[in-house]
Amino acid sequence: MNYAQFEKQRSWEVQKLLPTSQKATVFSPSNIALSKYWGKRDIKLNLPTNGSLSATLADFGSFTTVEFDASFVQDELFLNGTKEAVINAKAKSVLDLLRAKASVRTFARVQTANNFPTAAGLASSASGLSALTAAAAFALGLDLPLEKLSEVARQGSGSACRSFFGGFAEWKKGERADGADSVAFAVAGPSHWPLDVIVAVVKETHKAYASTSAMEHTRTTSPYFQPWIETAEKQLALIRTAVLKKDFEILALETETNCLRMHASSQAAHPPILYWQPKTIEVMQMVWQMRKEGIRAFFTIDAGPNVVVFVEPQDRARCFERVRSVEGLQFLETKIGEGCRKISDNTKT
Ligand code: 2P0
Repeated sequence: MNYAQFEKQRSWEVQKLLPTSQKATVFSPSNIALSKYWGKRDIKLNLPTNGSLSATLADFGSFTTVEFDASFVQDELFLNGTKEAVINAKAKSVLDLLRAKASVRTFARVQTANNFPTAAGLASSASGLSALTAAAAFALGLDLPLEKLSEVARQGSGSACRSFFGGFAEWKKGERADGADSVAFAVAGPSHWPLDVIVAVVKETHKAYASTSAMEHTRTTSPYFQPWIETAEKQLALIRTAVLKKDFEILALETETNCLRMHASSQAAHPPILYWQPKTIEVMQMVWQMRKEGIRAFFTIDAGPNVVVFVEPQDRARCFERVRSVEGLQFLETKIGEGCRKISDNTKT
């Protein structure tokens, strides 16, 4: 969806601007972790037990407009045109942090729309909270570097801190108790390794466990959580090096192993959490079969049943044909793209 289509879609944006309003609009993409974030060492600040590294998706994300106006009597959030009864705590925490930085108390109206179907299971909190952070900061006239924006967005939703950077982004675990060093940075830009991405959307037979509570449940009840974090940092280093060297074999092996270890830690929680469906496993096995046949593809799976397949461009057509042969799935295609960007500047009226 381009911006003109987006403008048309948001017919819900009917409010007139008031004289004191300040607003800005941004687009921020979703991202998919190759080395996963799964566990918090500080719940309030969203500080992770291990670092993570993701690929930024080209086409899928959130368009978000934030408007501050002295006449507003509370914060409001419209998601895809529907007003939340009470603005969610993640969005509220980001607005509060930025208001504190700008020394203002003005309430905000947030209007956000995702250009991917919710059922796609892509990380809407990553795109949504990064878009909200950037739009609110621009609207308030705060001139913050991307690293600072990532620090604020992280406190809304951990994975959001990686969406400011295109290509491949890493979120450092950090050591400080205040989280100032737990920020994201660019590992390599989108043109470094232009992998294609296919999302195989698997129907859910039950509502997925929300990742915020699922990772905490895993941390507190799974005997496999400690082994997970002990190996996660080592894998992060291997995955970072594989990305930088464009070493396909190592990236494929370590990304898949990292994903399966994350899921194993949750499957061993008490009671267990199982995100997969039979079709999830079917796609995983098909990717392994393809790789044996020389198709350069690998997969990862987030907190849901969908399988995200990364493939070298020269093998995209063959890979897509094979994955499509799995019946009963829907598919989304994209590639690795740019990070969060401004759509309209801060306007004051
Ligand atoms: C990731 N996920 O690295 C991992 C892999 C899901 C599986 O980050 O509690 O929505 O808001 O910090 O960022 C999803 O967790 O969780 C996530 P909070 P978030 O992408």
